[in-house]
Amino acid sequence: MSKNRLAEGIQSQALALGFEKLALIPLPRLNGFGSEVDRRLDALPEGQAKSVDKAVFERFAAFRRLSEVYPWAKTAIIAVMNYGVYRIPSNLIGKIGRVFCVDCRKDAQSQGYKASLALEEFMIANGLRVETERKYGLLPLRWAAYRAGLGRGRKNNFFYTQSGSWIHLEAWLGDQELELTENVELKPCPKDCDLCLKACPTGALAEPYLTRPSLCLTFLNATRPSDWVNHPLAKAAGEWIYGCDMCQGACPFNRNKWREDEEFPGLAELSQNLGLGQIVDLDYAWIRANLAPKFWYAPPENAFQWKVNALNALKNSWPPSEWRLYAQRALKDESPEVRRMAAWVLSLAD
Ligand code: B12
Ligand code: SF4
Ligand code: SF4
Repeated sequence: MSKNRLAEGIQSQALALGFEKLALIPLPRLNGFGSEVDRRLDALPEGQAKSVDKAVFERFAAFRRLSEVYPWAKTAIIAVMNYGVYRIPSNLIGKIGRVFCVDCRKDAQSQGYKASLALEEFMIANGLRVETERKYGLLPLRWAAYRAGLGRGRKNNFFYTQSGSWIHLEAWLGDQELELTENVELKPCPKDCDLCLKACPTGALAEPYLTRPSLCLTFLNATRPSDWVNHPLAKAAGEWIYGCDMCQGACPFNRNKWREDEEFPGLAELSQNLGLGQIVDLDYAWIRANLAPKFWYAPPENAFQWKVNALNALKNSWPPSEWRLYAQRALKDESPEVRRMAAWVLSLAD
């Protein structure tokens, strides 16, 4: 098969499997990511927060030297899946980031995961050696999607297509030099618009096109357990307990882009146990069995993270009369972190 026909075949297979878009771009065209990151880091004031930002970016240092880490790889294959099609139960909205409610990266029941496996099989069957990493990606996905012309990066640092920013990106490296890119005509952000920067409750959008991980709620409430006791951002975390959608929700380019046409497997059932108060009372075995596999940034050993975040959210959003009993019960929780948090929120209510 000619290279052009192979590239077109992969693209049409992706569309048939439900991906919104797919592009293929020679790997050297992704050079330049490292200097984009350095430029962003250089602009940040020195301090503890900057060292956290640096550490997060360094975790993905391999993104800067793809040709060295994968000497056999010639092409990046980038696919876009629009996840803005699922019904999100109302009690999760504003508390759990939408992307995590419908996360297909590890969920074998999800249509996105099945499509990803099927596309990979198709590429292998057509003679391409490919490699991917489904959890965090093995290359800088937004940068690759931008370089391949699949859409536009906006000031909130999100990548947008015609479907807005409610899109999941994934990529493979391939061992043949293939190219099929696009030229997307999406209007840029209006010059004077800063709605997303203003909407970010923690100041994580330090400047347009830069998210500071150290200040981003997703980093603080999902990727690790935070000790909220006297934390300077405890109040700003509001009702969010896992992720945050404020900078996407504020953007006019996302208006009317979420369709709610489909049910995501298991989400409606799970949501019945995820009221903020209910979370504080949850059984740890249930959290480990039901929440850890789906919301996998919080592994079973961090099950207490759910209760600590829920107590913080209750303190921020409900009158004490409505959460006091939950916090009092939590004083006897088996986890010391939860007991400490409960004592703190109760001390604020008195
Ligand atoms: C580490 C990481 C995080 C960290 C750090 C975020 C950060 N500042 O990078 C934390 C935990 C904070 C995080 C949070 C979230 N993340 Co995250 N994260 C990643 C990860 C694994 C690496 C990102 C990275 O390399 N960052 C380094 C910075 C410097 O690069 P970058 O963010 O990609 O930014 C580049 C683009 O903006 C690009 N660019 C795009 N267009 C243009 C245009 C021009 C002109 C230029 C110059 C540059 C440019 O330039 C930047 C630098 O090269 C990627 C997956 C991956 N493999 O890429 C997902 C990813 C970026 N995350 C994603 C998501 C959904 C989230 C959350 C929304 C989850 C949530 N709802 O709670 C939040 C949102 C935060 C935000 N406002 O961005 C999606 C974004 C999808 C999209 N539509 O953009 C990704 C792509 C995962 C995926 N598979 O789809 N994330
Ligand atoms: S996800 Fe939330 S905390 Fe993170 S940058 Fe966006 S608005 Fe700010
Ligand atoms: S809110 Fe305004 S500045 Fe922010 S990404 Fe959307 S259009 Fe751009």
